[in-house]
Amino acid sequence: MKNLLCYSLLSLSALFNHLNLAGQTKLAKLSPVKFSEVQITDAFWKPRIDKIASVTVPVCIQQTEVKTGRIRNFERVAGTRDGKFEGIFYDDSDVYKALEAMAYALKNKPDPQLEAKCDEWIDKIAAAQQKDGYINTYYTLTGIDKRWTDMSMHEDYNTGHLLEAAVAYYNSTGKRKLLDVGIRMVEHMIGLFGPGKRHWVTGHQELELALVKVYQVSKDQRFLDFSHWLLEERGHGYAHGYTWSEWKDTAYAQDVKPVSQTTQITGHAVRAMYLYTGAADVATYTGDETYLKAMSTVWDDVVERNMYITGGIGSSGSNEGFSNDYDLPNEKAYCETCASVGMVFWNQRMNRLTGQSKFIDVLEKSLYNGALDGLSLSGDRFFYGNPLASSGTHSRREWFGTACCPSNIARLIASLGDYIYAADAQSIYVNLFVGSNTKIGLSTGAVNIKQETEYPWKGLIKIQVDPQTTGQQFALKIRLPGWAKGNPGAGSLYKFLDATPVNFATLRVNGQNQNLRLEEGYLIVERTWKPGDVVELDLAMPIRRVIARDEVKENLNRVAFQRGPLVYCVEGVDHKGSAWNLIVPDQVKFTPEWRPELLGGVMTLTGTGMAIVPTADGVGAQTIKQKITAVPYFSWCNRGSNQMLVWLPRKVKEVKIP
Ligand code: FUB
Ligand code: ZN
Repeated sequence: MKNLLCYSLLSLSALFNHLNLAGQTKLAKLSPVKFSEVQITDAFWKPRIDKIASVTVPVCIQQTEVKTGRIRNFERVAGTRDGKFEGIFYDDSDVYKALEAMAYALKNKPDPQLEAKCDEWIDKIAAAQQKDGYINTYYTLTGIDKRWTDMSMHEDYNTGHLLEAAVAYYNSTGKRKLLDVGIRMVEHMIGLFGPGKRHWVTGHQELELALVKVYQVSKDQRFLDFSHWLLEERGHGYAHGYTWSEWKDTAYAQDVKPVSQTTQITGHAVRAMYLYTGAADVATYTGDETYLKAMSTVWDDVVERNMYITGGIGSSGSNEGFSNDYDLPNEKAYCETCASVGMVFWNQRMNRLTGQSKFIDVLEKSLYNGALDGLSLSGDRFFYGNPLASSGTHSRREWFGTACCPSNIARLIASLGDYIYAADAQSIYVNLFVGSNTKIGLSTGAVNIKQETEYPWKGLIKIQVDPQTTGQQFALKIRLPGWAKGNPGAGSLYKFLDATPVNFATLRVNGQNQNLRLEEGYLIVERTWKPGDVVELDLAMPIRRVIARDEVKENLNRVAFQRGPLVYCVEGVDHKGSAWNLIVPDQVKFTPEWRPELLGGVMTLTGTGMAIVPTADGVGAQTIKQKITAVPYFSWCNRGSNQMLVWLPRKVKEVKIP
């Protein structure tokens, strides 16, 4: 009976989701349009999404079940295989994250073989669940009596990824076996932890945001309440049993202050991102304004003092996270791929809460630069850290011992459709410029949207609006990107050196120029729509020189290049093997050049700068004129390891040759 009720609740919610009416939110200004409602046709993203399905997902499967023991651990718990636990205590999460990516890939393009593989894994996972609902191969194989004794050991983190995979697979296929496994594990946890029971301060946040996803599909209040409780546990000194020394530093796991009093970003970057995403999600449904205020304050701390121009965060490798304000080294930048993926999650939630476009500006920056850099153009090599300079020692890798990043970037790209559109009852928001079709339900009726663009290479965006019933009056709100208006980074950490063109944006409706009306960073087009109405936004895309605040010591007298949302870099492979010897004086003019044969097709930036090279006798050094070619940052290191620089010297004396 209980299951029957669950089933009907779930199918009801699926209907609501389709109509974009999901969730009784208390604080959110808008709702994202789900990726399953968006068909991506885009020349930049569609091949990447296809490559996730054809290359990256098979790599994740191969690594997860053949080359490493991640699946074998589940088989051992189920008793179908002998042997000891293989790997690291959080390896179960990689199985779940790969499953999540597989679920999105299936929704993008049905594939019976892939679905069969998912079902095979899900059967193995379900067989490894204990009678009391507990599921964790590490503790079950190494000593179940030790479970729940050490808050740093990722039992809850693994559970979070289990739930995210379960919701994704349920949404893609309607099958709920994995969701039932996940819910039983959460019920086991709720039996142990909560008001009047044991405290729990996770060492790696993730479960909070995942519980909200389960709440969204089930509408079961217990999951939202438990997520809220987990957040409220932080900052009171309840953490204990942390084995690893980093975790003894409460800042590392964001346990210094209660979430609602957070003002500064500290500690581990991925943990911070997942925490803030969960906090924003909980605020969405509980209406807790103290969370919103705290998240807004800490967001300022990130973008004003702690974010790379690539949207990457977490500069320090020793704690995989933050150090001091403005400490943004380039070659040593950690900038984990997962942290940029987390920036995409968190900024989407902040946009949802506030309706402000600045969050999408940052989301876009992290997506096209810091996150996308984590995946090779071939789809089968990965970066864990994403530095902004290399003396040639960095290389993309097939896999990692700690393999959080590959499946994270896979699940993000496979679900890109989640980030393109949003809506409130009377408005449609166009957040990202990605060729796509969708149907959005407003209070006035359903509306078909068709977006065409060659973004990020060109700034023209064409949106066809087809209301499905006559006389619909609503607003189309199109994000006017920060980079177009003259801000490369959303705060004051970075600024353009050159002037923003006066005509930085032109808006036309059915060919007629419109006055620009801006609200919360969105261009507003409000009218009674007719089928076939076409809105065009034409964004000027000049090459921009970016400088950082003087407090960022490594970037003093250096310049970076940005065009549209893309940050550029120079690579040795385009400059006879060297990049660190290049100089770009301010007066050097750069021009864009479309190179279809290079790096899968990229817009390069070329200009004549200078280089320091050895004299003919090899004894001294001389400064010569040098053609400089910059390529998009996300595409670097796809032609082998070599020197790379994002921030280039503006003067000869700034050159540092490794
Ligand atoms: O601890 C699990 C994952 O491993 C983290 O999210 C990553 O930063 C890496 O430390
Ligand atoms: Zn990672």
